[in-house]
Amino acid sequence: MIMKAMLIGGAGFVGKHLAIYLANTYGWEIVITGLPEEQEAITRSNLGRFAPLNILEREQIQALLEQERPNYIFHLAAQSSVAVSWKSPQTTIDVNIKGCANLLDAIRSIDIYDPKILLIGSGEEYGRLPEGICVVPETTVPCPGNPYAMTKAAQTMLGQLYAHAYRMHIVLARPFNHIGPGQMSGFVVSDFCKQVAEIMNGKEPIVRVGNLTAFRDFTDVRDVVRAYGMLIQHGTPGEIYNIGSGVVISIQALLEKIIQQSGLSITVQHDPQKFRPVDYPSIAADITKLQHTIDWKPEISLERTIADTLTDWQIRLKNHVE
Ligand code: A2R
Ligand code: GDD
Repeated sequence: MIMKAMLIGGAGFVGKHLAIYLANTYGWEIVITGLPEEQEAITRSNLGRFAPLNILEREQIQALLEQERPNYIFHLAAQSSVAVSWKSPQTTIDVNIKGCANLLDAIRSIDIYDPKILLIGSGEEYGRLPEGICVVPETTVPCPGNPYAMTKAAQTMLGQLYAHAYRMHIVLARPFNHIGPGQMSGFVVSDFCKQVAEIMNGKEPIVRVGNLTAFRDFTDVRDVVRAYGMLIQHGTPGEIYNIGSGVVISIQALLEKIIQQSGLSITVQHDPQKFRPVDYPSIAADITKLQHTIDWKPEISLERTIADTLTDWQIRLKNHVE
């Protein structure tokens, strides 16, 4: 029997990579759900069958699940940007908390149905760390430092609650920064690569940046989706798993690597609009628990990720697909 995976919010950055990985590795049938306006792009891409779904509409979710009854459900739908969450906390709360509550409750209410579910949280949930700590295991108490992180921490608590109270097979992924081709601008590597690709096209050689002093743990999205595919099958319900590389790099060093790959001489300008009210100095994932559970380690180097992201932006700018 061919297994069916439903990627809720699968028309976004991660969903497209996950669809390719699951279909190629496991041969699963892929159903990608998204907002109606995402239908055309997904249908054209041939990544899977598209089903329109707004996760704020609980009845829509239940009807679709009753019809499709997927074996695996990856919950990717979100307002995924920390920066946007400062500007639109209400939307972030609606989509990330109420949307997840709608999904879990819809699954629970369907008779004789026990799918495996992966909820995607965030390394941002940890937020302010205890003095002297910057590599965090899952036992670290979350102290979210922005609206997005707060919603992801709430989603994790909801997932654990449903896993324990209703014995649902809900596994909780906690990915740190993931990057690569196809990411929207608005995230640091994609933002910088887009600007550098524009400069390569002849634009004024200035890159506008926010806080370069933070240190973050970056992993290629193609490595992250491998972990998702394995975790949904082998993770323990109710348990949280960090996903990351375990090492940090400063945003300054990241920018230098991107500029170096372009081979151009570029001026860096600070843009006050790009700074956040709170931005913690340094955080990396302790992935011991993940590696005890699945056979996984990041395989794609930061240099390759940057090169692929730069190339991707050159293609997107040429084709006017931003
Ligand atoms: O906002 P849009 O039009 O880009 O659509 C996003 C979609 N989405 C929704 N889907 C259904 N009902 C909603 N009410 C709703 N609101 C937003 O979720 C987008 O297509 C998808 C999320 O994809 P991205 O923003 O590209 O996030 P990414 O990087 O794929 O992250 C996947 C997961 C998220 O939970 C992140 O918070 C986490 O990984 O890092
Ligand atoms: N976006 C952006 N743009 N960030 C910048 C810029 C800029 O021009 N300049 C500096 N930064 C800094 C931010 O202040 C932050 O310290 C760091 O770069 C990373 O910012 P983002 O790429 O926006 O990611 P994030 O860390 O806020 O959140 C990402 O990682 C989380 C997991 O750790 C997102 O992918 C989240 O969805 C994800 O959950």
